[in-house]
Amino acid sequence: MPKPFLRSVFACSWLLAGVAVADTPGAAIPVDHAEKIGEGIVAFLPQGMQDYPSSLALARAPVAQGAVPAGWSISPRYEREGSGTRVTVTLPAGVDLYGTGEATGPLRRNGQQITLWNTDNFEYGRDGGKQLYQSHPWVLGVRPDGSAFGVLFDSTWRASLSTGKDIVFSSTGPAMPVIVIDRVSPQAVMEGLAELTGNMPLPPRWALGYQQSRWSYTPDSRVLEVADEFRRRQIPADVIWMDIDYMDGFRVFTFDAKTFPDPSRLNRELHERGFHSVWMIDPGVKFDPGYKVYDSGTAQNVWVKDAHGQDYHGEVWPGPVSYPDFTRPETRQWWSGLYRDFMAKGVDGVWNDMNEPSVFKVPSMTMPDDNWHRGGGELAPGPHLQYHNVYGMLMTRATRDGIQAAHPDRRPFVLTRANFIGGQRYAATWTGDNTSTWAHLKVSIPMSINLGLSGQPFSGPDIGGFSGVATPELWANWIAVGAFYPFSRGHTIKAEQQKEPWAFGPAVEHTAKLAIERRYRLLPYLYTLFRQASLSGLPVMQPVFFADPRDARLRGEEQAFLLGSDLLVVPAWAQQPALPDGIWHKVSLVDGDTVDADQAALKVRGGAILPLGRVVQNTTQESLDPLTLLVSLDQLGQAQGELYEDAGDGYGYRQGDYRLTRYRAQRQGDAVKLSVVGREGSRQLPPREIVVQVVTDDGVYTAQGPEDAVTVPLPPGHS
Ligand code: NBV
Repeated sequence: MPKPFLRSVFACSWLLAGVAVADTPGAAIPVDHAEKIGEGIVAFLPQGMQDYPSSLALARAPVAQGAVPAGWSISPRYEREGSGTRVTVTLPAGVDLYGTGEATGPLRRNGQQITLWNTDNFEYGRDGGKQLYQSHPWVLGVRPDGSAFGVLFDSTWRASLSTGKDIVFSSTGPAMPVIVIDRVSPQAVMEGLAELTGNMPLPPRWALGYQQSRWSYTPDSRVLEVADEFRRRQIPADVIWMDIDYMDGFRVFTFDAKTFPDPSRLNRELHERGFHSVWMIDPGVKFDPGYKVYDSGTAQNVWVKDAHGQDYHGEVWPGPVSYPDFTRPETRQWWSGLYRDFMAKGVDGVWNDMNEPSVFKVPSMTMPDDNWHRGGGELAPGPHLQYHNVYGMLMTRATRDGIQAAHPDRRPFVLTRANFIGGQRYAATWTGDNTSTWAHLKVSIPMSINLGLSGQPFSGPDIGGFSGVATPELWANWIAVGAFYPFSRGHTIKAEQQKEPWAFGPAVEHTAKLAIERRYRLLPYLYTLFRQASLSGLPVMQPVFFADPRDARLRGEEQAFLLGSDLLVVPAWAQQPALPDGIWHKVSLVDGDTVDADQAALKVRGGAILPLGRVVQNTTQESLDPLTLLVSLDQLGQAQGELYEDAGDGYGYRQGDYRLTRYRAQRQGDAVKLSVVGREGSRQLPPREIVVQVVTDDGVYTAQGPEDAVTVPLPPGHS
């Protein structure tokens, strides 16, 4: 029986030393007690908090595991600040900071200040881009010796987070629990964060393909034209996105009778072409008596209230709307239920936009702080100030549940704009309304890395930039890198410019085709990484310093990045990137990729084996016959790698219907011998041939044979 988090008998006296108890503003609030809640994880509770309160950030209630480890060094100091709380964490010398969620600015977060208040921030223009669509009250610190710690401020209230000499978290809410993870490496801290906040569930494999969006492809015939264009030009793609214009007057869960008269047929035709479809659903429900969704919501009293207890109305796309109060379990259940008929039309995934929540025509761009959420279940009633930052997260939780209930045998795919720490449990994310500028191409890399370092492995920006005009050169460079974001989707605002891969002329189309083909060759590796992330919480897109957390040179590198631990992506435009020491072999994945000036350089770590597939036009065609294993030997002439395979959708893998194969390559004289050193799972696969490619400084040596025994001869005397 897990022990609940109870007031500890051993109140942590060293933490209380010298702390004055008072309740005047500016006065210190003592730590009530601190307890170990995991390996290298300690939770601190402020005065007056006996038990760990229910938490939206955490996946489950923490379990007390005894005393704070001896020599524990990172701890919070609480004090009152106005009607809120200020928490300070003093930093050891020489620490580099990361995380802090979705933020513009550098990868290294030292000396930054952001506001945690989910904001519809078109072009990242508001407040200098220092408050965006999501909130992650979390900072990762990496010490000079490569050991690391992370601090989670478990509060949903509006807050500011500054990372100067100290970490200072200033919250408008009451004193909150603070959890500190202190472990041997940043990777181990990220695993700790996932132990606390949960994992991204394994997505369907199609969600790893390239995706094409626009605000909006309309009418339905245009959607099919775009799909056909991909196939005609043989540019791989998996998903087409339906933005708001498919709806009838922006009423959610409806379809425009003229432009999208038969969504089931459209989805069927997309499926026939090997495409999946994702459709937008916003939270604002048109205030429109007679409209089914509005009427059923009103009948069930689901709406957020104003300070006087009346239904609150804001204005968004459809005009006046009501907003579901997702803090109420009954509302979430009602919302989930709306997806039954919607998904029955062959919809594959759902895109939740505008869920900060965004409100037009008011300076705050959201609802009033004193709007009222009624809560229920584990959630206490409270003002919008308390629940604003989790509005989007609670919405996607209900969305995900609805999709799952509609299709119990499929893995849901939800994309959300707003979210909160822990939100990886429900949805993938994109980084909102960026611009078609080099600055936003460049900042997209540290943004996605820091989202990964905040627990969200599945993210990416609008490739090519949402607003503004992309030059051919910019779009080419963006797709060349964008093919390697965990979430890889081109999107654009409603304007004249087309931003599909072929819209910029043949040269850019060629670059795009090569870049996307590279992604498709890498799918077996990428899917294996997603599976690892779904188990361990390690990000898919990683900072270069993960290759060697002790190497101070790498700590600020934010142009290049790693996919998993084995593949380094260096954009063509990167200026003097700091790259890790050791063997990193440059590789070609498709003909012509290394001579195309805009392509990123791809380098495989010495000691790694990368599983690759053939170029296919969509992930459902993926065939690993032959499977290619790209071998990059270390100094000892060895390499290892693994490949995860399953049905690509559904939950059979939880009953063992998967295959995890571990490979080892070993130099033996003038040859490299590849062998299977481990197998897991009961999935039956036909015997297959593999192609083994050994990448060396002077070329690639190849041999083919049955999976469990291939020997690649090297030229005699090859070093
Ligand atoms: O639904 C329209 C857009 C969408 O294309 C974009 O990706 C979202 O971030 N949506 C915002 C609303 C309008 C933005 C100006």
